[in-house]
Amino acid sequence: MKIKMILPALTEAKSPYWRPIKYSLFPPLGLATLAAYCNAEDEIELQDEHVEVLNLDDEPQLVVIQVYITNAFRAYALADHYRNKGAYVCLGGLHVSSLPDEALPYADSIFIGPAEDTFPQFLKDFRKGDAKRVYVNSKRDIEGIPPVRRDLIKRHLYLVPNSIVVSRGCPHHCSFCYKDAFFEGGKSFYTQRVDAALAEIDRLPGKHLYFLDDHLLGNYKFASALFEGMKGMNRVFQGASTIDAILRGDLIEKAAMAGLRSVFVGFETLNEANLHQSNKKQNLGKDYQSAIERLHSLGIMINGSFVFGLDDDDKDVFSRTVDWAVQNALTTATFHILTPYPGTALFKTMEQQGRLLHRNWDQYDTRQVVYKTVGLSAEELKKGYDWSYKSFYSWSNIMKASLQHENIKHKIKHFTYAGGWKKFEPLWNFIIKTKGLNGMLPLLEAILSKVNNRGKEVATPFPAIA
Ligand code: B12
Ligand code: SF4
Repeated sequence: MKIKMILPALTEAKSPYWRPIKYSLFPPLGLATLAAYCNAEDEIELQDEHVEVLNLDDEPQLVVIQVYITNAFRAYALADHYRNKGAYVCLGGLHVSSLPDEALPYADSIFIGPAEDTFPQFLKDFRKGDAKRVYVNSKRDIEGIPPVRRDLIKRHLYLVPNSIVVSRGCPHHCSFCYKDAFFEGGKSFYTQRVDAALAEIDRLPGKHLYFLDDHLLGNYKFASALFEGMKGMNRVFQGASTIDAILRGDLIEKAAMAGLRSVFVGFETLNEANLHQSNKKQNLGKDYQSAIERLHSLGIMINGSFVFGLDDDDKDVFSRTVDWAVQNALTTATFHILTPYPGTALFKTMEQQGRLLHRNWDQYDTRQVVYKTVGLSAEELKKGYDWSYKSFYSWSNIMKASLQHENIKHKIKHFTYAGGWKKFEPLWNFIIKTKGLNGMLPLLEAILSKVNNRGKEVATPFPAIA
């Protein structure tokens, strides 16, 4: 059977003002995961519109489209295109799971939740001519999943072809997060088997890995065994964790020993009332400074994530946050305007309070104000958000933040990394245009060097999803 899998471009990725490099980082792992359930004889084409022009003149029998919130309208248009040509169209992913009724008219079958059980079931039904309209995930288990079809990924088009996920979901329940909606009605945090995860890592060429798990340190037993197993593998990697997991026990040391070189941390807000509003219990009363010092002492760089626009924010929140991030030597920072994703607790509250301004999903990209604000006007919020990026990534602040480190190598690495990531846009664009991104990987691995106050081998992270 001829199968076409498509990751449509997120709207912002097509904007002339946006950063192509951000959308050339990671390959479409979700679709490559699903492709593993197809038969060996199936002829599969996997296309990612962020990095290539879609071939829409083909005649596949089955079309599988991944829908995020800001590619939803594009996904529906592509679905129409292929259904008009007589193909059978499946829609799934985060946005479809949040708003199945919206997606259903555009698809022959839709999938709610993770699809490791439903997609293979659908394939069986489809081959028998008995496919259902709606498939709802019920089994939360990735222990026996087949290896991701990485052969379908065009590695040369990505800066980080070695992205990997070894778990699903997260143990926490922040009110603005997609997670509870996507995993509704069952387990919302589960992992692969450690040996399977290690085997997957072993299959990846090169040295550098990027774990896209929501919370790599979320299950102590699993993560500890994973890091133990990775120790001799000569890898350097990046991943995400919460503050409390960094402060708890010795997991972060184990991660560093295994090769963790940079970590994405959701600080979100420096304000306690805002943490309550977000149900971010794992951050409440936590000593951010201690976590930061611990990471820096291990030579691990930090990509801090912050949300602006929570109800307790005032006009000073932007400068307070940027100053704090600079003083604490965060290497990179990701700022977001609070965005109520459909299906989240935040969305429900805002809807009840009549605070949603519109449902134009293209604008739900965390860069625009889509709700009625409380502490700040919408204009102040947008301006403050734009200013924060500019200010954090100004040469003077990059320099200032770099100088906070004790170790000279760490200072240099910080400066080069933060500068390289945000300041050389034309160079990145040129490399993308000339299809040379993957050629940067050896360079990226070569940049890695020892920068550790505790004497272990540590290297520079690269890049952040900022
Ligand atoms: C990689 C990534 C990106 C990439 C996306 C491109 C890509 N190559 O996938 C980039 C860097 C571009 C990106 C951008 C952003 N992202 Co992002 N990203 C991720 C990340 C870290 C990993 C995705 C992944 O590979 N998951 C692993 C695979 C196995 O899971 P999956 O993709 O969900 O696929 C499974 C199911 O969904 C299902 N499935 C998916 N599609 C289909 C289709 C069919 C037909 C079927 C049957 C099944 C199916 O099957 C798969 C197996 O179960 C997730 C976090 C996470 N852990 O998922 C955040 C995440 C998706 N991102 C998020 C956010 C907030 C953003 C940004 C807004 C951030 C920002 N301000 O810049 C932007 C824009 C996103 C948007 N507008 O919707 C949020 C939620 C977004 C939302 N509700 O839509 C997430 C969940 C992170 C979080 N914890 O909050 N992101
Ligand atoms: S810790 Fe992160 S992934 Fe987990 S629920 Fe909160 S925002 Fe979502």
